[in-house]
Amino acid sequence: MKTLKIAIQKSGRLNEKSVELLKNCGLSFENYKSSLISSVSNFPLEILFLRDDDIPEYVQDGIADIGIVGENVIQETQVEVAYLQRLGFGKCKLKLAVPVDSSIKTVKDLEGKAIATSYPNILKNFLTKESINADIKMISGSVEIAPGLGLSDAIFDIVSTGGTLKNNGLKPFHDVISSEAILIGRKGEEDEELIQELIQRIQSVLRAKD
Ligand code: PRT
Ligand code: ZN
Repeated sequence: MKTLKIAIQKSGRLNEKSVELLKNCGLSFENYKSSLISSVSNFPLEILFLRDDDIPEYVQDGIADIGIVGENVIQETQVEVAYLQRLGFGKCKLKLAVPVDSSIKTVKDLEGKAIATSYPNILKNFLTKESINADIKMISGSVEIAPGLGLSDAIFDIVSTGGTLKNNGLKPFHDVISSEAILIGRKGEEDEELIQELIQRIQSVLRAKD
C-alpha cells in the first residue's frame, strides 16, 4: 500500500472531531468545505469526505482503506469491518422512547405496536432477540415527531442529552446500544504498516487527552 485512504464525515457531528484528531496526529492537509478529497502533505494519506452512511461500505469495498464512523451506522449497515480503535467522541445511545402519557412501560408492551426509526436493522435484531412482533416504520429524519403525528406508538432513535425527546413530549424507557466514533478498516488488513503507524499516532493523541 503506497497511499492510505481514510474516509471521514464531510459535515455533521463527527466531522470537526475527526479533522481535529487527524491534525493532532501531526498530519498537514487543507480542509476546504467544498473539497471531497484532500491530500496530506507529510504522510502518504488521502482523506475522502463522505456522508457518514456510506463510510462502512466504502471501507468494506476497498474504496477507502480505513474510516471514522459512528458504531450505530456500522451496525445498521451490517457490513463486515474490523474495529481498529474506539475514538471516544460522538458518544450517544440508541433508545426506545414513548410519549410521556403512554401506557407502554416495558419492551414487552411493544407487542403489536408501531415503532418509528431510522435504524430498522438494529431495531429488527433487537425485537427478534426479545421475541416481540412490532411494526417498524422507517423514516429518515425527525423521528421524534412520529408519535405526535399518529404515525407510531413509540420511537427508536439516537439520544445524547435527551433534550430533543423532552421537547417533543417523549421519555426514554429502554437503552438498546451505546455508540461512539470508531476507526474501522478491512478485515485482514489490520497489520498493514501505514495503518499501524496511524493507529500508533491516534493512540498517543488519545493517551495525551486522558
Ligand atoms: O450528512 P450525514 O449523513 O453525514 O450525517 P447525519 O445527519 O446522518 O449524521 P449526524 O451528523 O447528525 O450524526 C453523525 C453521528 O453522530 C451519528 O451517526 C452518531 O454516531 C453521532 N451522534 C452523537 C449523534 C448524536 N450524538 C445526536 N444527538 N447523532 C445524532 N444525534 C441527534 C439525535 O437523534 C437528536 O435528534 O441529535 C438530536 C439531539 O440529541 P439530544 O439527545 O442531545 O437532544
Ligand atoms: Zn447520515
